[in-house]
Amino acid sequence: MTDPFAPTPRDRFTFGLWTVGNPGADPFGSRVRPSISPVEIVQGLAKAGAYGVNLHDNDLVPFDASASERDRIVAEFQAALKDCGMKVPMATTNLFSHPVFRDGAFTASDPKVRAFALRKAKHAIELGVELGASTIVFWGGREGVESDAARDARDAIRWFRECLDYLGDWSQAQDYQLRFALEAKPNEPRGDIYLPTTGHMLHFIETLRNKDMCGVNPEVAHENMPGLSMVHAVAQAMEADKLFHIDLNAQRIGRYDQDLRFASEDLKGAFFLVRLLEGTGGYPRYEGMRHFDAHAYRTEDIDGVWDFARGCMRSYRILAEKAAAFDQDAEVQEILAANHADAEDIGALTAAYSTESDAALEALDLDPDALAARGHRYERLDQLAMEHIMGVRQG
Ligand code: GCO
Ligand code: MN
Ligand code: MN
Repeated sequence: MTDPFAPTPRDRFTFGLWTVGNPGADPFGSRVRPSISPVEIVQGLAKAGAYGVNLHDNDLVPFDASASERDRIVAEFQAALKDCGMKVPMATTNLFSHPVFRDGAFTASDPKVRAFALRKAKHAIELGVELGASTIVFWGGREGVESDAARDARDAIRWFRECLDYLGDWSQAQDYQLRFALEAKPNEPRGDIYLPTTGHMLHFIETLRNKDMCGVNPEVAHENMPGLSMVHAVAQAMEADKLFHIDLNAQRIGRYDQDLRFASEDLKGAFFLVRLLEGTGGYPRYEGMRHFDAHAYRTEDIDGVWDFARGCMRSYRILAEKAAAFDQDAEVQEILAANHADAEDIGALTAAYSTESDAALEALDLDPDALAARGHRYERLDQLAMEHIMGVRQG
């Protein structure tokens, strides 16, 4: 029997080298799995039906590799990509592992550390371009503080901006056709990270010199850690044409960054997120990569890692099918239509001010008590969503 949910490259699923390659170390214990080499990861992901693989510079090329080692590693990796028909749509820079970044990278107080970070980011972008990447992610894991005695947050934000402006100008001078995707996270590994949510990032982008080439890379876990809505963060980014990339995983509110298998927690949140990305409820579909930034439980061996990777993709596809069924459901459509009905075209009236619309607004016969008396049937609507998710509602 063929599996209707088997992923194919057409689904544009990608994983980071660091995700399936995660050896299961945590702050309380060492690694539990052997490393899977980048070449093996490419082969394994291709077999599982992924479209591509993304990487930090140091996932592929060790921090202290010589120039000739670098070139050998990159050539071997490129050969594996070619053999497997796999792409590298996104690349990023590890600006957090080396102790040099203990006080930040672009926002470190020491200007020499900022210079080192900027130069490392340039080299990581060059690597990404060599591998064919068109999106560069910036995740400022160390860009924060434990104590605000360390520096004025306004300086940090300015230095962050200066580095991104520099990199944008430099990459345009090289004629690279790149888009930068900024990823927010509220905390971990720093006590407080600057620009902690996608909303903060969206505003920050408007202050950048190369703002057209900059967008966001929202992550489920990072919005859910402080209890925010990933669906709303992504919708705001889409509405601003700024959803350049996405990090899919799962997370329980208030915990450390769990990076769990996609949709394995908050199934309803995952359902509405997939519905948004697939566009079944309205607006165009998100055409970018569906990137999984997650890793297998520490309990798993290598077989479990591939179970994890297949699970992420399967759950996405299953939810995409359920989202389409929900939006085609006649009862769903009826409840939505009743709530959105606008027989007198009042939406046009409130959309923009003019002397005429204002006069018409004032003349409207609006009875707040009659309007307030109405129930919206969202209990039924949500139960329909739940029944689609739970698999008991067909069509
Ligand atoms: C995390 C982040 C990272 C970034 C990655 C790419 O919380 O560890 O989500 O996984 O996404 O470094 O920039
Ligand atoms: Mn991430
Ligand atoms: Mn994360």
